[in-house]
Amino acid sequence: KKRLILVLGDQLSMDLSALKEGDKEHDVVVMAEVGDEAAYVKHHPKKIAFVFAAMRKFAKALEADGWQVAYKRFDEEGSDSICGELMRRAKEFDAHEVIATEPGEFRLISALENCPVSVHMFNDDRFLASHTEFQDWAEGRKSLRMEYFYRDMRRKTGLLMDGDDPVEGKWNFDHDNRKPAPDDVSHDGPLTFEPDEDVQEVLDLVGDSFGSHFGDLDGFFFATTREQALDAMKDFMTNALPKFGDFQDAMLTDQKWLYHSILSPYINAGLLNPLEVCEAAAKEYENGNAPINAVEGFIRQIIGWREYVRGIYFLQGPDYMKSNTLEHGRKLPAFYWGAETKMKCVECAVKVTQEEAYAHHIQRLMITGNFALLAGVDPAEVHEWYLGVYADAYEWVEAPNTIGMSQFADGGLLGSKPYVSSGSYINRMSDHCKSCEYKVSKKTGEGACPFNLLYWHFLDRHRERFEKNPRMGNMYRTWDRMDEEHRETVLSEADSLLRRMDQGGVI
Ligand code: FAD
Ligand code: DLZ
Repeated sequence: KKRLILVLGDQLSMDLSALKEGDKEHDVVVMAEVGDEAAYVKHHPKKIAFVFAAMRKFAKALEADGWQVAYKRFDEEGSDSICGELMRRAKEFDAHEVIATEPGEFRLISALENCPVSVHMFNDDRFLASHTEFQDWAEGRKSLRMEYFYRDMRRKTGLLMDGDDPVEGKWNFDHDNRKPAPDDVSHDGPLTFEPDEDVQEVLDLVGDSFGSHFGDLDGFFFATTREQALDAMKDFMTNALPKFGDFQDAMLTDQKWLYHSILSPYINAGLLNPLEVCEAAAKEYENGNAPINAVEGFIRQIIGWREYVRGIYFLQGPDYMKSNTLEHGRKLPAFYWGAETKMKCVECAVKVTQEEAYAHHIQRLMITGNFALLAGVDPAEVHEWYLGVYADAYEWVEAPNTIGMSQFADGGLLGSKPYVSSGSYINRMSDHCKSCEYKVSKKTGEGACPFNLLYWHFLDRHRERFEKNPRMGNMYRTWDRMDEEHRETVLSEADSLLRRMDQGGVI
């Protein structure tokens, strides 16, 4: 009897568990470009183009490998949902069972569980830690510190290990990875790929169908096959990894990429396996081509943070996305969608997002995330924005980073204190303040940096929650030492800034 094998747009791996369970002789692989996935949030056009183009090329690779593939293009007749497509194909091929790899989003898991055709879901074994392993690790712990989980993943993979000990005697070299922005950058950014005819066809389709979504389509350069993604990975290892650590937290107005890998879209879509990426990085260290702080830092992001946030997502369940511990309810300001702002750092982070469906971690965390948190934006709105605008965004990885790490909406599951900063952090780590209309050195009055005003506003309005936090006591002591008149001026200027912003004024 024929079975259907579902392959989703972020499951483009030949060794996917559903494919391993399948049988080339009899089973039919189902892939579908559907409205429900492409538009349930307003995905950036470049993200949709990347997913569709990579799906089409993966379908071809499957056929070349001997699989029968039933593929629905977005503009072909069919259903608008994954379940609808499965039902249609089940009828067409007289199939009674679907084999799937568990999707990375509760919404879709539930759609498959409730689909009239029977769907058998297998674990997604492209991750190092299964749900059970993470649950076992988390059970009974008072706090779920990523660092301890990460050490277990180092032991499990043997990456950067010297027997039972970490190489060079330390698990974490983050201390060396906080250098401010360099004067010049010796790396041109990721390897780029000129759209071929097939990619151009997708770009035309996406331009016609999703042109109203936030984000530019021109300048599309993403890898859309595993071979290209492997080339991009090798290029990163040789040209950027050695300096990845040093400038990991830096930001520069005229440098979109610095020494970041831009590999997350490929890893998350399945074109690259996370372990192979880490093994390639470890080899650069072993060969003496990249220093330990770079390689350890890079590997920690993948086997540490990436695995850990997935664990948190599945541990917390679907209600996690509704978390709003700080009871923030402001609407997301229009400048997140490209409207004018005088804040250079925010303008830069949004601009690269609009142009490339990308921004690096510190821009996401300490610029757009920091501003939303300080201003008290509804975390659900922030979550929807991040899920839509980045080419690497899928809920399992985006939500814990946004709801948890960035917005503290889960009450601090991921970090012991909120990631907030005033303008001085941004000034230290970037060159933005030099060309900003605001003055980072000004705390109040005409031209005062909004991050300065809102930082104290945030601490003041959440005093009850945070003043006893041992990592935040210093901040409250600094605030309390300021004279009362100054504190009142800060708070009232912050209030009027927020009011102007809410009324659509340019800030
Ligand atoms: P690099 O800086 O080169 O890092 C190497 C790799 O490490 C990345 O490719 C990625 O696979 C992994 N990584 C690094 N940090 C994280 C992290 N915190 N969580 C998970 N993986 C990590 N990452 C996503 O993949 N998808 C998202 O939707 C996403 N949303 C985010 C939202 C917010 C608010 C924040 C603060 C971070 C988010 N991140 C997300 C994490 C991180 O910003 C991106 O993984 C990174 O910027 C991707 O760019 P890169 O490939 O150049 O990363
Ligand atoms: C992100 C995305 C988009 C834009 N479109 C599709 C699609 O048309 N078909 C599909 O199978 N997958 C798509 N995806 C990826 C899914 O949204 C993703 O599998 C789920 O969000 C679970 O991570």
